[in-house]
Amino acid sequence: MADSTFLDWPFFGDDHRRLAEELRHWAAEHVAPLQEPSHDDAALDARCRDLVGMLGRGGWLRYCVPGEYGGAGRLEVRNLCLARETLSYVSGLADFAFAMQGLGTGPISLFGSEALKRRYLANVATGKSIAAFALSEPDAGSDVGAIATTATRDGSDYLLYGVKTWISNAGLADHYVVFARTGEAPGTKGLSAFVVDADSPGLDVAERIAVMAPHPLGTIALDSCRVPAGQMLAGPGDGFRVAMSTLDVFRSTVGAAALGFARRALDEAVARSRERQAFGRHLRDFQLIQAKIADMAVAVDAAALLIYRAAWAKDTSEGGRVTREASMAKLFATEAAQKVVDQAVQIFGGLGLVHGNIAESLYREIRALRIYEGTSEIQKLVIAAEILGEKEGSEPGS
Ligand code: COS
Repeated sequence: MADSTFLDWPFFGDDHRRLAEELRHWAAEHVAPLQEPSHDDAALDARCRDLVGMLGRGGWLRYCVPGEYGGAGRLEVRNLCLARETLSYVSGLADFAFAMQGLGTGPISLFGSEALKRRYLANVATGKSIAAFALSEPDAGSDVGAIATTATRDGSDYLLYGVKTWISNAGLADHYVVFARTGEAPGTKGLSAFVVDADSPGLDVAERIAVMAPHPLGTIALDSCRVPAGQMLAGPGDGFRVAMSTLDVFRSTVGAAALGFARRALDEAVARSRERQAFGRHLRDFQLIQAKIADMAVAVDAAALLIYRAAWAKDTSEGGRVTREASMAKLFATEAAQKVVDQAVQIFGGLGLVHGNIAESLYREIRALRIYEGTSEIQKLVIAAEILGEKEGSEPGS
C-alpha cells in the first residue's frame, strides 16, 4: 500500500485527508479489478465512458468543477492533485478520465459566462458529458503563438476553420474548448477561446492516434464550424491568457499523476526486492538495490513536496498566478517519475519487459507526461523567465 504519511504535511486539512483515503478505498474496489484496455478504439472508448460514468456516480468528478455548478466546493488544486495521484496509482486510464473532465472544463470554470457555466459544468461533474481541451495543432504544440486555426466573426456567430491534434477524448467528448486566431494582434495576443459542442456542423474527428499507453486521442477538423459568439470564454484576444491560466492549475496535477505512477513503481519494486532471491539472498539485501530504493524514495518525496507546495500556493493565492511553482512541480515530478519507473523495471529484470507486467505498464504510462501540457523543455523556459523576470533591475547581492 502506498505511503500516505505525506497527508500529515501542513499543506492539507481534514477534508483533503478524507478525500484521499476515501478515493483510495473506492479505486481499490472499483478500478483495480479492471483489465487494462487494448488499442482497439471501440473498446478503449467504451472503457473510458465506463470510467467517466463510474467516477461520476462515485461523486469524484465533483472535484473538477466549482460548488455553485455541481462541484464539491471550491475548485481546489490540492483536491485535483490528490485525486490524480490516487487514481494513477491504480490506473493510468482512470486518471486520464478524471483529469480530462477537469482540463476540459477548467477554462469554463475560470472564464466562462454564467450561462456557459450553468450549461456545461454540472453535466461534467456527474459524468453525463465528457470534456476536451483543444489547444495543439500540427504546427503549434509548444509554440501556442503559432496557432493557425481561425475564428472569423459572421453576424452573431464565429466561423472556425482549422485542425487541432493530440486532442484527448477526440471522438468521445461532448464539447471541446477550442483556441483559435481571432486576429486582434499577431502571435499570442490574437487568440480567443470557444466552447464548441461536439455535434456542431463542421466539426469532425479526422483521425484517431494510437499511442504507447492506450488513451483516446485524435485530431479534429473544423471546417466552417459555426459557433455562437456567446460561446467565447473571456473576451476576443484573451485566448492565450485563458490557456495559460488553465495550465497554471493543471500542470501541477500532471506532476501528481506522475507521482502516483512513481509511488506504485516504488511499492512494486520494494515488494519484488523482498520476494526475489539471487545468489542465495533476497534482492533487498544487496546494497546496489538498497541504493536504488533510497534514490526512488527521495525522488518520490521531493516530487510530492513540489507538487503540494504548488497546489497549496494556488489554493491560497486568491486567484494569483503560480506559474513558477506549477512548472517546477510538473518538470521535477515527471522527470523523477520516469527515473523511478525505469529503476523499477531494472529491479524486475526481464519480467519488467513483459507486456502486462506492472513495471512495463508504468514504463509506457509515464512517458507522455514529460511531453503533454508543456514539455520539460518548455517548463525550464517558463521557470527561467519567471526567475529572471523577478530579478530584473536588481543588482547581485542587493
Ligand atoms: N497566466 C496568465 N497569464 C499569463 C501566463 C499565465 N500562466 N503566462 C503568460 N501569461 C501572459 C503574460 O502575462 C503576457 O501578457 P502581457 O504581454 O500582457 O504581459 C502574455 O501572456 C504572454 O506571455 P509570455 O510573453 O510569457 O508568452 P510567451 O509567448 O513567451 O510564452 C511559452 C511562451 C512557451 C511559455 C508558452 O507558449 C507555453 O507555455 N507553451 C507551451 C504550451 C503547452 O503547454 N502546450 C501543450 C499543449 S496543451 S495539452
